[in-house]
Amino acid sequence: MASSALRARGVPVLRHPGQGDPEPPEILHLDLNARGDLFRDGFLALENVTDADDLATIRSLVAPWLDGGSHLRRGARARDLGGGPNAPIHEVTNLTRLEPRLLQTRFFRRAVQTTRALYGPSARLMFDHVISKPPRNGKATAWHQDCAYGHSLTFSARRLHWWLPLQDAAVENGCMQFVRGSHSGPVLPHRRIAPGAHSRTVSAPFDQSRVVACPLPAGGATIHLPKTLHYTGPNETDAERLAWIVQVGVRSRLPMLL
Ligand SMILES: O=C(O)CCC(=O)C(=O)O
Repeated sequence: MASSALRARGVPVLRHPGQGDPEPPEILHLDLNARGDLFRDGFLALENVTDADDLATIRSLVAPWLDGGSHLRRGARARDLGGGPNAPIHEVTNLTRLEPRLLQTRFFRRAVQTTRALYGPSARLMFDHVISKPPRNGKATAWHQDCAYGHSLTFSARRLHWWLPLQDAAVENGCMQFVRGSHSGPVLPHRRIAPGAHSRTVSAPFDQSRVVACPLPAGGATIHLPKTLHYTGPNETDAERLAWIVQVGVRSRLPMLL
């Protein structure tokens, strides 16, 4: 979907010049409008963050680790986020520790440098994970705020969460959806989606009229803030939906105020 069509749907979007650029810069220039959108809405859609070659490289580096994970090590973990055997959402955490070549990809370098341009030179990788939704997986990633997952997240307010789909992302295969402005409210109560499950879901009501879906062509990404309420729907297509998520920020000793 073109930027103009996204804007018409109310998605704040920034289009990077992309492959036509003779020397694409490491930093995506988030101009004042884009920064305004990000901090007003709590998220931003970016087009042309990276190119097809880089996506293919990322896919080839990620794919070998998505087979169940008995060989994972160095803090990388495989788990299911779906909460039940018949509704899989496969996740592998901290993949960059196993596959450091991911740190050299164009997307990763841009995510880090762009976050540094916004939050200062000490911004660094905090966490990364890969999430696979198999064809017709039948399960959404529940509405949640990332902050609800851990104390450490509330101690790094200067943090951007980059969500890179490794193919086109649409509502039908589970693109990101956000609640506009939810980052400026409190961290809402959450509960586990099922007894013993890792995944959490918000348990307080929220304003459904503020939900914005962000379909993106491959090469685009979204960024959101740690308190922004978000969700991805079930994958209703015949192809896998794969995303690599990279959280970059500055650790602080003060709890999040905003
Ligand atoms: O990719 C997904 O399905 C969900 C991603 C997400 O919610 C997150 O990274 O916080």
